[in-house]
Amino acid sequence: MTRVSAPQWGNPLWQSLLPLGRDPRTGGYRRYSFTEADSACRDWFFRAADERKLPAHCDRNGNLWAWWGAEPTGAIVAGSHLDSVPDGGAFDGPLGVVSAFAAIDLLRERGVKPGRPIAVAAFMEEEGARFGLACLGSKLLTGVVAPDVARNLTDAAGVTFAEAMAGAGLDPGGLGRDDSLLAGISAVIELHVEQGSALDGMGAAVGVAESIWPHERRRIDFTGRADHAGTTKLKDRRDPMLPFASTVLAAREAASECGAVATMSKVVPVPGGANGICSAAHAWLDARAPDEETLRRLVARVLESAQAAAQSHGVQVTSRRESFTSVVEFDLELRDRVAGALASRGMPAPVLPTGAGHDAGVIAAERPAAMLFVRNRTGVSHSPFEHASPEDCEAGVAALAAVLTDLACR
Ligand code: HGY
Ligand code: MN
Ligand code: MN
Repeated sequence: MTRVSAPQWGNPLWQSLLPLGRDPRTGGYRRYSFTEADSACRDWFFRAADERKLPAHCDRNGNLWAWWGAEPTGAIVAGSHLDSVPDGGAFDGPLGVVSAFAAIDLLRERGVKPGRPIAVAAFMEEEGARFGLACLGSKLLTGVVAPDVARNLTDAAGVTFAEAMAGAGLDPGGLGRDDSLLAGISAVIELHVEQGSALDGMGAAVGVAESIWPHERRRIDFTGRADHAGTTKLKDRRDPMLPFASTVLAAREAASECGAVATMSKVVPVPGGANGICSAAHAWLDARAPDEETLRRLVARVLESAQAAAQSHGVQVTSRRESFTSVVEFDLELRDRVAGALASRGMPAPVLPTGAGHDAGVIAAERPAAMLFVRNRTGVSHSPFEHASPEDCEAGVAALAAVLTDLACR
């Protein structure tokens, strides 16, 4: 799969963001909350706002906002996130933020005078890559996650969220639901690169989100006994990697039988020496299903398999839920209005579900929210091979500008 030859979108704002947090060896990104790469992205956001004379601020939960028009009353919010998964692609998140600024540029070029404020948002820790809890910024904004739960989250090095946030010059003491900010929002429209190739199959550059599958992220700890790799008889071993391995396969089998998806791609063997049996294996399950009952069944099956496998190897197993996002059915009226605004401007966009979580999905519980997907011809995401063509990126901006015009000018 080619990456380097893929033509890049020429938008200057996109080009100025591309190098930030990019690993030159892989072309993937490592934009983790409150790290150097993250503060470079935050500076980029404020510069983009400043260049457009959009007053900008960081809210109490670390989310960034730039405002076109008076402070929030009936605002239409566009945007997404700037953080990434380890070695993630360039588009997942940033395409939505750049497209929001670019759509405002387009509206201004056309002399459009919105009747209500339009805001660009960049939500903090959407991927949960550093602190393990997905969509943390929007979940704090809406009160889904309690401030103390967030403050006490830790990263792989044991740094707490509060320490990291303070280290980035922000005050973790102010975390919490932001009623006044929410009250000022009339609708949220998140543009996002498609994480799949359905649009390519339909020959469409832009799509409209119908729903988001529910999603659970769970930590599973297998505890055995460290010992010598060469002298310990097989029958005497209590090797935590064995039940871990069978749980990975069991998760895949359960997912396939449930019509769902399950992934176990993060594991930390302890101590992880090549010539020693581990004392423990810390693993993570990412499970998603078309509905919450199926998801519950899937997770239960995986945990049963983990328990049985652990028992057969004399290993202990414990687990705890780290992150849960309910099923999201986007606001029908807004969804149809978005699809109608596109169709009436000659940009018909198919409506499609997704298995990927998004901040718009979290905010949908509080305010009307919709999503636009931009075609990703590789269909790949959470990988440096994720890609949207320059033409499709432009089509996304045109679609977002049409929707903002429809929503903010009526
Ligand atoms: O993991 C997800 O579904 C999203 O990309 N954060
Ligand atoms: Mn993602
Ligand atoms: Mn994303």
